[in-house]
Amino acid sequence: MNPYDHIKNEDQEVFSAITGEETREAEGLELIPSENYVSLAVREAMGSVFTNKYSEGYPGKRYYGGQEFTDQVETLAIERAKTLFRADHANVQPLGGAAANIAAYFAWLTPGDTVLGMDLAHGGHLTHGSPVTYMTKLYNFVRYGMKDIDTGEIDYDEMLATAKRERPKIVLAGFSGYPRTLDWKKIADIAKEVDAVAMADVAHIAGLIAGGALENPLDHGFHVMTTTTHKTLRGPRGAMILSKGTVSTPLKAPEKTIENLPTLIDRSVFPGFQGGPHMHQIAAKAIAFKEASTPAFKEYAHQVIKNAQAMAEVFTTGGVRLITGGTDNHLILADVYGSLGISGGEAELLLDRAGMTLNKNSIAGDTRKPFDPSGIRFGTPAMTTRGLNEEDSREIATIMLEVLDKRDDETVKNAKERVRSIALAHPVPESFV
Ligand code: DSN
Repeated sequence: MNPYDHIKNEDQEVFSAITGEETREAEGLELIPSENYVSLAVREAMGSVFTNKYSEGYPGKRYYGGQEFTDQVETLAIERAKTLFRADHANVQPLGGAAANIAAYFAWLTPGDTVLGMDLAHGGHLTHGSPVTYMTKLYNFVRYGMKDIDTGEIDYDEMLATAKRERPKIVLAGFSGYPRTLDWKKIADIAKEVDAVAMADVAHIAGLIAGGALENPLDHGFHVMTTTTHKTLRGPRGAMILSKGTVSTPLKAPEKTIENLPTLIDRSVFPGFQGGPHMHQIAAKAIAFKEASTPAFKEYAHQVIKNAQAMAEVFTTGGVRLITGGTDNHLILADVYGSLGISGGEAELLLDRAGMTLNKNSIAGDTRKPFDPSGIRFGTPAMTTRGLNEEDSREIATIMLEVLDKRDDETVKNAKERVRSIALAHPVPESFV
């Protein structure tokens, strides 16, 4: 049976969109560093009967009846997440990364409080205090950034000085456009020095942490860690909040102490911020966490980084300036405008025509506007899931550079054919265990 038989019979228009996307994903290469392919087991859970059920509350403490199986699956997800990330508690209900961050802020902050986070232009995320988000109407966001854009070195002295001056309630570490690693211990110490909660947003690198390829902030004094579940972690679209501390079930709000963070977070997610959890998504998260605990996933996580470093090397040798000079994780940020005279937006379109999907991205100190900045951001989580190695990575980076350099129809057409044959030779595996 085709998995979409019922959609095909009921709704030709949606069927055509789904099959179009299936072909696009099969024949092209996905280089957006926040995207990945999930296993069929994860997709089946997303299409399961759990989508029918309301289950406000938490396992053993729900508002509606009929919860024996929702409790079973949410407990599995919680316990697996705790083991994977060495956390004392996991709230697996956040619907997405923004929701997870907002719920974490609500758990600890009161309006007017200050958060110290990474400068957006230096790789921070929208929910870390972009003026376009509502969070900035409630809280005061102050910044730290790189001392040297060409090495990616963070100015930890400046960070400590800002923390002492601004007295943040949360010191936030995390990024969506920073290709290096952070000194988690140093940041946790800075938070401790000013009695702030140390919060990490590891959405981009959660899979690399789970696979042991990068360090875990929770091992270095962080109290709270938010993440999406669909990027390097290779699970369903969604998020979770991990924390250190004690979980209790008080009838009224517990005292605001760092030890009580797990309970404060649970109350913040529900009933504070969200309604009924999406149990089909939670079932899929449980499966993804099981997959991420296998030896094969460890290998995957290490290969993601090797592949990114192989691509970075080709770009550097080809004369393209990389922000931070290279990569220690899964992503690369290239100054294509400064190096090749093509804007990030034009580069994105050109490479898309050649079957390689990535995104335009601002770079630190960008002189161009955000909708057509100087940089492109790309990465290796999805292509590594397809089994591509360093040699393939070098070949893909070489094709990218040819397209960006020549920019003519013939080059784009040839590139598209080469990309298609690489993609078709490496179908997405149906299972990862
Ligand atoms: N949109 C995600 C990314 O691409 O990094 C973060 O929210």
